[in-house]
Amino acid sequence: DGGQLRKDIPEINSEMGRKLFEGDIILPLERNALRNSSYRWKFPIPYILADSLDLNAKGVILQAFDMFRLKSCVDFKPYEGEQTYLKFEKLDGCWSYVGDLQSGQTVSIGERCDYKAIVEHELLHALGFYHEQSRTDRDDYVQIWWDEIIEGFAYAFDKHNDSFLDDLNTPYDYESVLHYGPYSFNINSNVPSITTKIPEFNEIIGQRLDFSRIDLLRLNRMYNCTSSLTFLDQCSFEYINICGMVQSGQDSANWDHTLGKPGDEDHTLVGNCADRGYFMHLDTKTGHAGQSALLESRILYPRRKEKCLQFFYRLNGSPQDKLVIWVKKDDGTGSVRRMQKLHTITADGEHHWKLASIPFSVQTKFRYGFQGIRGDPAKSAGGIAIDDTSLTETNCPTNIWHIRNFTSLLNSTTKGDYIISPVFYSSEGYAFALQLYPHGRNSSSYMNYMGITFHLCSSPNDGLLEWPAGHRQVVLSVLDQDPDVIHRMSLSLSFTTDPNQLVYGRNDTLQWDKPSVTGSFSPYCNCYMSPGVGWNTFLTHRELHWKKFLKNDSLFIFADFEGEIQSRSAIWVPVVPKAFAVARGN
Ligand SMILES: [Ca+2]
Ligand SMILES: [Ca+2]
Ligand SMILES: [Zn+2]
Repeated sequence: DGGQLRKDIPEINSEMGRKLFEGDIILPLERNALRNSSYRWKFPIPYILADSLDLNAKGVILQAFDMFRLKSCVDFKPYEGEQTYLKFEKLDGCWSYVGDLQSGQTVSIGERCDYKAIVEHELLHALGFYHEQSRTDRDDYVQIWWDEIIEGFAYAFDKHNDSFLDDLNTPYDYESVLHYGPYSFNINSNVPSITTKIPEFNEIIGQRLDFSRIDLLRLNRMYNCTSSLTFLDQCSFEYINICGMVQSGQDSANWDHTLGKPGDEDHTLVGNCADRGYFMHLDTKTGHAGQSALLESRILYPRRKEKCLQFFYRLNGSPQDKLVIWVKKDDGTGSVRRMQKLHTITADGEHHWKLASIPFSVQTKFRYGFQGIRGDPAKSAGGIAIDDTSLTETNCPTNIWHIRNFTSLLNSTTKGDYIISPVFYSSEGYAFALQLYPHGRNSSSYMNYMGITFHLCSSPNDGLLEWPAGHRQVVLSVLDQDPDVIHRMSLSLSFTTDPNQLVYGRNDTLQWDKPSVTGSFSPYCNCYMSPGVGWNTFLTHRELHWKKFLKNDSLFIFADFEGEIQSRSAIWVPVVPKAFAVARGN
């Protein structure tokens, strides 16, 4: 039935029979990649994506590059004959050398290694980092159960002398993406080879969501990063300076910097902190219809073309209230005043916090702004609220599945039960939907995991589209709702459609042919839905609560189904540097 499982690096590599230092590292001759700065890379790092790579691996590598660009100053560019470079190949397992060897070197992204967090893990090795559990002081934090390790693999648990390992003055990090999980190279599948001295972290070590806070601290310290490449702005409105945003004086009202109260909480802290939890609010039950208030960002200086504005909003006033998103660009004379309306949000009777994700492009200096418009004060008992805004120069997910009341969904469902998303459309016009299994599918042997499957849906576009819909990448992400976009640890999983794949159990039908051929009629979408392909190990129930995947009891899943993986993302197109292109902090 096409359900794919996720395995971690040690399991993949030990099944491949490969024995590498620490399990997935090839050492340079001199073992002090961390301390010797001649092993440090210069940016951007030239890269080659070898033809041997799976299409999905190529897409995932580009996603990982984008994470480095957002969260550090590490950058990558296509190879153009440089002496040193990273060549990504599909070899036996997931592994890397440590540090820049100055001669061109391989990173292997083998079978089942094609996950964003695994590529991040291997790239951290290439950048000069070893495993967290090999730190000199690891015995203060974890217990290694030597008798539970597969014979011949004990070397993977070696710890290193501090003469060549530098912790960059950071504490031991159970949350590191460079930490092995409890069941690494273990003999008995249910008996761990590593346990943590603080028991709560047994369920966290080996996390493969994204970089931890301390992973980023070390990376940015080692490479003296002072700013991100694709981060521009964010605000959780917790302080009265409102992140340098500006109230327009040329309109008829102002936004209020408002402290949440019970029943009217902000989005950042949702009432969890007594003296904190501010948001911006435009009262729409006072004043006159048509009055508006514009809240603008400071002037921002782009480095790339694409932008993604994300923010949470809540409309609980009159049905006529509107929230309009604007961008104001340089008019060609250096004055930022050319207005462009990006998006209008109208009240829909739902009074809870929602997420907006708005792509746009601009290459001149600009401001973005939120204009609240009072619709009908006589019919309003509330207003317009915004919180946790962010602006990044990245691709923007546009299909958002907002699942509300998630705790009661978990409590009211059992294994095999599922919910179906709305029907989404890809940019090419393919219709698709997701099924989420809060307690996993019946066929899954994994406990405490949510499962998810992707289904093509029939639509009026089908006659115009290419079938089978092969060589396209499905990317599903679960949003960590931490207000700080740099430190979000969102889960991202993807696979690429194989045009030759058959429907499970049917040797005459291609999986990615038209849903009207492969699927069955579903009353949920009033359409044909193809058989599902996805993951039994999507997200654990523990992870749901460890990170801010749930806030206001809402879960947000981003879903994309796109082709042209090579050109879609990542190719670094710097905006021509202007006089204002100075480094900005984050
Ligand atoms: Ca807030
Ligand atoms: Ca104003
Ligand atoms: Zn590793």
